[in-house]
Amino acid sequence: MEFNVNEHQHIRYNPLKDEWILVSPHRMLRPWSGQTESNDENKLEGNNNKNNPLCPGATRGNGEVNPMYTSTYVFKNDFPALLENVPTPPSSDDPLFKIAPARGTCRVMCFHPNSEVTLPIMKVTEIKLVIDEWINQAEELQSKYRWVQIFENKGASMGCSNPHPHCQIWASSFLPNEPTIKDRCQLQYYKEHNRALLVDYVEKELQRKERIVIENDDWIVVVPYWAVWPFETMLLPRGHTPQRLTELNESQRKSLAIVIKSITSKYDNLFKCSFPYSMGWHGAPTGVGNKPLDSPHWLLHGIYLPPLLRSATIRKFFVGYELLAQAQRDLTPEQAAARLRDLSEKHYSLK
Ligand code: H2U
Repeated sequence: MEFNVNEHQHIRYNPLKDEWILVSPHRMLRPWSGQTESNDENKLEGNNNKNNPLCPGATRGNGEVNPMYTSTYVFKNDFPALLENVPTPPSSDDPLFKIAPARGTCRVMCFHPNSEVTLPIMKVTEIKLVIDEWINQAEELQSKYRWVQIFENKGASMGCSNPHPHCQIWASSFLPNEPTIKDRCQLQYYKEHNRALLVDYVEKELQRKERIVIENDDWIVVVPYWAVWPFETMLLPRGHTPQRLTELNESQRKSLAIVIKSITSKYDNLFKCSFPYSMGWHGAPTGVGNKPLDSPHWLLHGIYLPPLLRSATIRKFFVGYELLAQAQRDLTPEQAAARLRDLSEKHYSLK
């Protein structure tokens, strides 16, 4: 029997994180009698009222009243995981009981005053304002902190606690695990090839075309070769190659707004629901100070990690084998890319 990538199990390597993924496409045929997500969770429903603490004019957890904002709005998280001023823990030289200081700040950024207007429903000009604010926030925080994580949890199934369209920004004095691993892997590749791993990856994906979902002069959106989540995608800049969000040129910023509208519309169109996901940005750590470190081994990238697998109600779980052995997926990244590519870029709810 000859090997068929869409039929036969295999393991794939993720060079960004030095890890392997088990791909078992034959498993797509298995019946499902486990948990389904409530479809209500993924409906296009906002929560426009004064009791929603993210809405304009609403009172937040700390008693502050939001202004009647008309565009994006950023505020300090009232329940932050990271605080700026905390006592320093005692040092320990025991390799089994290491401890280190952790300082930081957490912010919430509302995308739009209207709770019902998610990113795919927003106008491109409104999405551009979100991108500009991401860049402002990164600019300000990266001069003070080692890592600025911008991320969006969308949908209750991804732990989002509020239906109002928003993201979070956590800045920390330490470099978290994910960027630490990516930094190490990209640096190693750069030392061996004298080229950035992801710059080479973009070039190769453009030649192969098997996993590209969206392509324009400034960006490609691909289901990465090593994707773990069923419809995971990566947004990668092309042409000009920024190491971080703050280095995007104006053309890339503008076309990013179009790309975000397109990919989030495709996601919603896939199962005709408000598609849940976690998304975020990874770029070179800045170091602390006015001038960010030059890190030619890095290429900025956006990541969408959506849990849905078969329908608006059946999701992938990251459990047993994944938690104890390694990540596993059923649908191949090429099959996922073809499904997304074939979908309209126009949101199903917009006439
Ligand atoms: P999530 O939906 O991703 O959980 O983000 C909402 C954030 O908003 C969450 O981190 C914050 C929560 O702490 N929040 C406030 O800061 N003030 C409030 O009054 C409500 C929610």
